[in-house]
Amino acid sequence: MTKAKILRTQIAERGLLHIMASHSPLSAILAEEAGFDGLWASGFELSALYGLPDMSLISMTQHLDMLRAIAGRSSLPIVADIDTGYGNAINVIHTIVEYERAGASAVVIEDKTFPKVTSLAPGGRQELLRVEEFQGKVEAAVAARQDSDFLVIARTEALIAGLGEPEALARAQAYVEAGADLILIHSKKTEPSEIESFSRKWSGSVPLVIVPNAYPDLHADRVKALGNIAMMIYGNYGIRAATTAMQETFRRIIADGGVQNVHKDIVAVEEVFRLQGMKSTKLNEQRYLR
Ligand code: SPV
Ligand code: MG
Repeated sequence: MTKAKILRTQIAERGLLHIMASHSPLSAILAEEAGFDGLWASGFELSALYGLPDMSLISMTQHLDMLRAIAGRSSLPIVADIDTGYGNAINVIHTIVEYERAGASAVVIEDKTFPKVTSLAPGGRQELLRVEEFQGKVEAAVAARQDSDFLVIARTEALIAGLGEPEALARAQAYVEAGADLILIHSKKTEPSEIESFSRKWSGSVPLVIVPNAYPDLHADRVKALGNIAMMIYGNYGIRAATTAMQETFRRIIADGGVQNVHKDIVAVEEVFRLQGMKSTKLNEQRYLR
């Protein structure tokens, strides 16, 4: 069974999947050990890892290289954030082939213009494509996949762009008609009312995906009660957690004049050895190095 098939089956059977953002193989290993159902190859996280804003500055090649590395070290299905698909419908065809080959089980493609501006930035320039043009991109994505279980998730930024709920619902419906397997509805409101309202009004034939970055108080039980949300993507929690840990540790080392205090509060190097797979490498050394 392919990972895409597993993901599809889990969506059908389990109701709500928890997908953790991942910007590196190490973060993917940690997410898998913690018990997440899948990984989000986040554009925001990878941009931040490079110290860049999430504004179409990271190339497809950079994102694919990281996705391949993640796929090599995790057994979880990967939902790839392909932003706007790197161009028009023709670019999307190439993008889908490359992401499927690199090990993704699903893509999320959003209806913004290229280059995009990250969704949660205050006052960000949020321009959306014409509905027909984005439908063409979704149709191209669906036609380009090799594995029919590979999921094409269409993301509307209508709420982010301030176009209102009727526009968001109409766009979501149009994208389902173009063949989208799921709809990602994003909101930058600091409480979940906009998302809950959208979910209640959604009568489309496919389930929804949400990214509760701006409205963190939405508990999974409340999401399940809505009944039509299949995935919660924790879209920037990996890089924020890593940033908190590094900021705190680095500042303490400078303040303390050394590592004599912090070393007790961070994992021992043996834990990193474990995550790196040193044990099996040691066994291979004994076996093969003569
Ligand atoms: C990402 O993680 O790259 C996302 C989610 O697309 S957000 O940054 O909230 O738009
Ligand atoms: Mg993104």
